[in-house]
Amino acid sequence: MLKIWGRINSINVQKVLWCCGELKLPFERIEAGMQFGVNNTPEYKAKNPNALVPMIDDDGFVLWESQVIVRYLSRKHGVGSLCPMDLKICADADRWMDWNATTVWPNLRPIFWNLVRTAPEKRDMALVATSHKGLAASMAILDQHLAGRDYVTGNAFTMGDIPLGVSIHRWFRMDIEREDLPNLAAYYKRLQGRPAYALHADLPLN
Ligand SMILES: N[C@@H](CCC(=O)N[C@@H](CS)C(=O)NCC(=O)O)C(=O)O
Repeated sequence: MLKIWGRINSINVQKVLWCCGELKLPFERIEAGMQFGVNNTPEYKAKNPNALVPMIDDDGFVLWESQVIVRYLSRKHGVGSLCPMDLKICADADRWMDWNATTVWPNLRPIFWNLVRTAPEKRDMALVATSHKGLAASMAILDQHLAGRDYVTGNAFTMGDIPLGVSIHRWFRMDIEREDLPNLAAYYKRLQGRPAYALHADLPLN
């Protein structure tokens, strides 16, 4: 059976768990990361020298990097659904996945770490402010893109929604200012209506 290492409150682990939920794939999850340790053991680092979660073992095939895992599982089990058959729609899904990693995440990460995982007296609020500007600009772009679309590539849910779906959960749940972005709010609600998102991604931030 597919094995997944990672704690459930990791945004990157949530991408993989949610993907499995959408694909109705059975898996065994092994607690790893932060208070659970495991990821810093020599055995784990022999498989993933980055000592990070998530990591999977699919019948002896070991893979790390959350978005690559989502693509692999989608190509293996979800061609025509999570992984669109149409080359251009598939590239569109890839585009939004990469945009999340290269544009959204670099601003989301410092806000999350400071506001959620750092004691108030140790927070770098100047960094939070600059990151917030960048993140708000990205959320406005996504809001505009979602006008007239149910999901990022059109009217069907694809792997392209997975990284953004976990990111916007943090955008809506963190204690930050948010301008009114109606298309994004409707998208978040739509994702919350998906049982696999509710189970694996729509969780408390801590
Ligand atoms: N680019 C990697 C990043 C993985 C990553 O940063 N994982 C974090 C959790 S979100 C981690 O393992 N942190 C150390 C820990 O939990 O102990 C991916 O997308 O999988």
